[in-house]
Amino acid sequence: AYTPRPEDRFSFGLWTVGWQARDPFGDATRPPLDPVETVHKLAELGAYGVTFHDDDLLATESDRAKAVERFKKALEDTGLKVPMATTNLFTHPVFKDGAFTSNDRDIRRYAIRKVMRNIDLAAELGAKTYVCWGGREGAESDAAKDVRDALARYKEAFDILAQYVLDKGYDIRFAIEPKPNEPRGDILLPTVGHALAFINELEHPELFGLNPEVGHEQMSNLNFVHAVAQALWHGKLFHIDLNGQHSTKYDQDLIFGHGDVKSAFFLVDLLEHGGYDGPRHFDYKPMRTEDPEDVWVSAAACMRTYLILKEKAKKFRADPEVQEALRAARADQLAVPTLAPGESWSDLEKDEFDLDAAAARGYHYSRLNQLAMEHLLGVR
Ligand code: 3MF
Ligand code: MG
Ligand code: MG
Ligand code: MG
Repeated sequence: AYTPRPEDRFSFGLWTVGWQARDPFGDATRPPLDPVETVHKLAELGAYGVTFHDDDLLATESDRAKAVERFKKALEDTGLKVPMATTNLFTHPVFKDGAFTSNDRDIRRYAIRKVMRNIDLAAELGAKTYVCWGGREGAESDAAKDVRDALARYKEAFDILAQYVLDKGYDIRFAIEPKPNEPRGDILLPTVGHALAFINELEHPELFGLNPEVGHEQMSNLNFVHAVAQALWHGKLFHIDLNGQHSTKYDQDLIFGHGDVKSAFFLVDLLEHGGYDGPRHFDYKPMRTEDPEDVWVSAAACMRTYLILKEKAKKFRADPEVQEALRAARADQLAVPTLAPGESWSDLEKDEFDLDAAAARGYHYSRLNQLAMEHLLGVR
């Protein structure tokens, strides 16, 4: 029942299972992984898609043309799709002060060229979403950059890229991935809310949405389920990065569900019942302790956990006691407009309202929340 199938639309970044586990304090603990092997392994495990940064394709073959050919053949052999692609604008030292918002104009121009080149490949491979995570767009000192100028350059880069996609006739939309910090001390567009506001300033806002990541919002001590719900409400949930995080420490990138499991439960409930039909994309890191075999155990765990939570969310919604508790909490009333059809503000003045009685009414959320806990804990 928890066996992933392509219809489940699970996808993984090449950089996730391929992470060699270098960290600020230690060397790699695993050898590089051939993207061709990754494609075959993911297909065997039941995934639907694979995603990549331009540079990920070069993990074991430095000739780009050869690397692309080998990757394409693996996709053909397995039927795995490429729903999304992205650019590495953070590893090379040239990006140490950012890419689109580097103070150095030559570097900004190079960064946009690097993205354009990989968008061509993304379009060729059929990707519909192009993710932009600006991990180096930021600063450690408030004296380093005028944030208003940096945002103007950020907008300029996205306007150029939107025009590029339109001129080339590509069927591609961009998804901005917010993150508050790491690797920069402070990163621009730190949260879903900041990115949503920024999109409104672009020349082609319709081509831009979000790729929120579980751990990134949780690093800001924000509620990820609320962030995703708001992105959905704006019609801007273009893609999603699923993983696990324990609160506000460094970006942990744990297996999906292996951080805040209760938030993961409500997230799956929202994705499954909230109208999101894009890929369920995992952006996690196999722990540094793991060997090359363990890597595939961890990838399988991401998908299995999602499917377990999906079943639990379904049972939660179908449970008559839950439905009763939701009614008792008046949750259904929230979907009813505050004014009736044809009413205006003046009708509010006519209401008869018993202030004390309304203030005294409880919402009975303890019971509802406990029911959710019991579904999650597997006793119902
Ligand atoms: C870093 C990330 C990134 C992005 C990736 C896709 C390396 O915290 O989450 O992973 O997801 O660059 O654009
Ligand atoms: Mg992360
Ligand atoms: Mg991340
Ligand atoms: Mg991510």
